[in-house]
Amino acid sequence: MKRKILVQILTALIILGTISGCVEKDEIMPINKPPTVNFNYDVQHNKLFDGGKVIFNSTAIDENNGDLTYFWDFGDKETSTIADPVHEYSRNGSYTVKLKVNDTKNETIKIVTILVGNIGPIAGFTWSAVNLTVTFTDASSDLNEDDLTYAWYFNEDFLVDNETAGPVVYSYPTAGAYNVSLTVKDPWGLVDTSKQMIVVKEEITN
Ligand SMILES: [Ca+2]
Ligand SMILES: [Ca+2]
Repeated sequence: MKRKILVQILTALIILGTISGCVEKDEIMPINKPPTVNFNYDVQHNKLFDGGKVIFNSTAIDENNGDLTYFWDFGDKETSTIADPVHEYSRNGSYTVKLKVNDTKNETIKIVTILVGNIGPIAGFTWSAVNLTVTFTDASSDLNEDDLTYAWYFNEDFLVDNETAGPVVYSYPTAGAYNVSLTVKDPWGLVDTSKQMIVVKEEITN
């Protein structure tokens, strides 16, 4: 019995010791804050060619003056561990660049999507019909925000060129299903086409 009480007292003392130890530890150890991370970049490219060089400059500040290490993921399966790398992309594209900065205890990640060179447009459109008259509205996009040219085909071989996005209105001679397409082109010659089969009906009046 005496032994059991002794064990209980010892256990209680150990727990108390551990708790007070933790409190002391927290008071003594300064809280490590993760670094503040940012970067800027300069894309050196000619839109007519594929790929380009990008000069990256990082800014990382750590309040606790931790030893900082850098890890770049350029989004094209290439990486670097230097603070201010210069990276050569072999293809044009939209890349998600991640910079991880570690102060040996905490890590901060900065993610930026960058554009290298010219990226082709994506064609798209919506339509709405009133009887045989259809209004087509452009929904195309270009990541470079290039001005696009438009070519609407209201019924396969019937072409209407448009320099602007529209909306364009076309009245079909008869009810039926029609293959409509929109081809968009950016100033660098990249094109995309969106196709839809639409069905127009005549309103039935009694
Ligand atoms: Ca820190
Ligand atoms: Ca473009």
